[in-house]
Amino acid sequence: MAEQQQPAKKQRTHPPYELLYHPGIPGRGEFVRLAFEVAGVPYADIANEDKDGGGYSTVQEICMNKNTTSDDGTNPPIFSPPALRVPGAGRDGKAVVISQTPNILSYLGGRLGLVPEEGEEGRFYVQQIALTALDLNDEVHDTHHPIAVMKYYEEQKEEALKKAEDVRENRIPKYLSYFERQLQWNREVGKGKFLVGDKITYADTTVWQVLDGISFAFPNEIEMRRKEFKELFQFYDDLKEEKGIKEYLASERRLPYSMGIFRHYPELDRQ
Ligand SMILES: N[C@@H](CCC(=O)N[C@@H](CS)C(=O)NCC(=O)O)C(=O)O
Repeated sequence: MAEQQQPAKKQRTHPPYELLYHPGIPGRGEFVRLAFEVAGVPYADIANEDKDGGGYSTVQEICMNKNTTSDDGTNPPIFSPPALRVPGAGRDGKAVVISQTPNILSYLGGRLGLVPEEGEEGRFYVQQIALTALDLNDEVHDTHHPIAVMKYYEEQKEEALKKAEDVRENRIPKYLSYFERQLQWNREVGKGKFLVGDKITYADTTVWQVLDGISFAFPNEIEMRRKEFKELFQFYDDLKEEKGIKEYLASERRLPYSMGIFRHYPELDRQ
């Protein structure tokens, strides 16, 4: 990857965070990238930045290894990417390696200033919204792989058509309605333009990424839903202009969608 300019550093010093994820796709790594980018905190995207130097082998070794431990033996095994490695943050100066997207976001939330500062419940509100957005992420993935993750889309196309129809007609509007109600609630109670409180949190970036992904996967469907969920899509459009996000979206670090979670098969979209 040519361009590896990281966001400007904030005052607080941060450890050299490392994102361990598959190369070349946004995938679930994107939820973690967005958190760093909006916070303006540097991170290394190991598989994409160190392509020739074996970055992806590092990811495979740590995240897809059949051995019982990951990294230098102090961390438990990892089931699958994404994972976050934080050199020096563990016991005896060793690295901490943790996985599961919402778990990583929760670890980073306080450290990157992406959760409300006051009141424990605010952190749980942020996490419940992120978890819900990630549920939608999974349901959308299943529209092209409803039967078997290891089989090709073409081998499950008939079921995919039925699954996509249900997700588009029933599930997407249910989720969008929830996100929009959350925005309305926060405008009243939290007095903010974001999903929780008056500052951007990882709930905002996570919901944004799923909205962006479904807009890519189902452009016809989302064009229609925009009219129904005006406030939510205003939030989506506005967030693209937020400091950190705007620069990131224009950079080469933002990877294009391809054969990952969000895929565009025209036949699965509204006809
Ligand atoms: N719930 C996990 C799901 C992780 C996951 O499905 N990772 C994908 C890449 S996005 C993977 O490589 N999975 C391998 C597998 O499930 O066998 C998370 O949110 O991190």
